[in-house]
Amino acid sequence: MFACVFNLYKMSDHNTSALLDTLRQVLGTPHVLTDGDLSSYEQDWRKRARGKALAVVRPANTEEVVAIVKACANAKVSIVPQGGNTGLVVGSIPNESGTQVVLSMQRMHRVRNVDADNLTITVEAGCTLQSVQDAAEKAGYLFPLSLGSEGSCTIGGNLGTNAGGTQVVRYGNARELCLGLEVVTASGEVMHGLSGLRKDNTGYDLRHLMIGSEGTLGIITAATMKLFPQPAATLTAWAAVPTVTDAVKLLGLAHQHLGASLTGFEMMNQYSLGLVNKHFPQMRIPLWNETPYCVLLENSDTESQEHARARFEHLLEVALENSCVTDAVVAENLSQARNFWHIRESITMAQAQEGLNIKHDISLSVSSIAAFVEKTDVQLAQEIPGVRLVNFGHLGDGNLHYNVQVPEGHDNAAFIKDYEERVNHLVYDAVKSFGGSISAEHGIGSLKVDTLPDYKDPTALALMRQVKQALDPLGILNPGRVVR
Ligand code: FAD
Ligand code: 2HG
Ligand code: ZN
Repeated sequence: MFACVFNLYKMSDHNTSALLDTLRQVLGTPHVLTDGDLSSYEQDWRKRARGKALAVVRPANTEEVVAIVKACANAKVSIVPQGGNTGLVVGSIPNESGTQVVLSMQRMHRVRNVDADNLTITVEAGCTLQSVQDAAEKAGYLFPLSLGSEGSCTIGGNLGTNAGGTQVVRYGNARELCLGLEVVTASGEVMHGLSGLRKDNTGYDLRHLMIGSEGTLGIITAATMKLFPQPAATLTAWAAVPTVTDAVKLLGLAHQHLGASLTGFEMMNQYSLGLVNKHFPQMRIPLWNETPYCVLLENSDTESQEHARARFEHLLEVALENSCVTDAVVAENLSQARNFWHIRESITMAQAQEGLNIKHDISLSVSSIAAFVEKTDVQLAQEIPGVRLVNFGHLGDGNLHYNVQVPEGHDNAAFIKDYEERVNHLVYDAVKSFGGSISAEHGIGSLKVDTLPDYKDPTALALMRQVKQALDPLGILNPGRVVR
């Protein structure tokens, strides 16, 4: 018995060094990291977990990704694909075993092609979102995906998580912006799909299976994404609203008056803006201490600035008359508009500065959001006296970040340990009772993998497991994430 275990150990030790040798031959020693400070690859953005990698490998092209996958499959070593490591659900770092390879896409950051006639851009998966936006702008177009993490997150990670962000109400999420993918499969084959076709009904759309699969079904190496004309005029307003019901009313009016020009509709409660005010006191936040909620709304148009402004201001007048808005400020120039967006994008950082917290990334039908908030606010306050709710998000998409911060003066880590499961069940049970989803944009990762079965349709979950088994029979791609 002991001899058997010993042999197994010796064998796996031998396999490991053989694998590392192969990886070094393929990539060159500098791109197979095993020593030194690997914390940026091993620690998640929220500091919720820290893993240990066997190695971090940094391929420069698709052929090298193929060679890595084949070598790892051969050695039965699992792979964790990683982009910018800005994910919020612990899905892009290795587990603690020290046996997983982190495949960082950082070196694959070429823009392969801009096709102006087809209105598409083809980029490698390691391009940061910001660099894709910049490349589109340089060519005279708009790439509208926009997240607070855009300076670090990558297009591969955006597609891996089907990221949303602040422009979804007009342009859709990452899935809707993607026309094609190049993917390395779990067996090391390349699925070529970068033709940029807007119509292709030749069977199952595997692109959509890959998008949002969080690195569990294939490794995205490149993508063809949609481009749009740049808007001629952009108008941004910051409005004070008394209740969530009023914010929903304002959204209805915005749809009615602005039509397809409505590009952003974000809601923030007073406590979330108070955190920004506390941790970034240099920011001047309009109206926040006069009202329970603020809304940030944006209108982008191909019409002239004057015409668009008249319509936008008329919308705000109607909202003031209806009393769903009590006060509003329209940005006078680009820098003021940027400042509004910067305040909104800073909530996540302010919450991180305040300390560990329990995040929820939920979606509901817009028509049931107000009732959900009313009910759940009361339940949480009863369950945890003094609880602080960081309630903000993409109201235009029915997506709230209904986050929970420890009561003042309590220990953050102890709160997470003692309350996280209870709080999650309370919030998710309410979400379920209103027919919503427990993840609107951040995904499942390992943080929600054991919660998902309580809230996902069992038939859908069983099919997901069958898909995983069919596409990754050895279970080498990001195991323990999305489905077990
Ligand atoms: P990672 O964190 O590296 O990976 C995320 C997942 O994708 C992992 O499961 C990983 O294995 C997989 N993956 C990464 N690259 C690939 C690839 N090439 N092929 C296959 N799988 C891959 N998210 C939103 O949706 N909306 C927001 O508004 C938003 N705002 C944010 C603001 C801040 C300040 C922060 C820190 C995060 C925010 N996020 C937001 C979350 C995060 O930025 C997104 O999920 C983003 O899409 C992750 O990209 P990444 O490159 O960092 O991916
Ligand atoms: C956002 O909308 C991101 O800013 C992050 O999705 C949300 O911090 C969060 O909970
Ligand atoms: Zn968000």
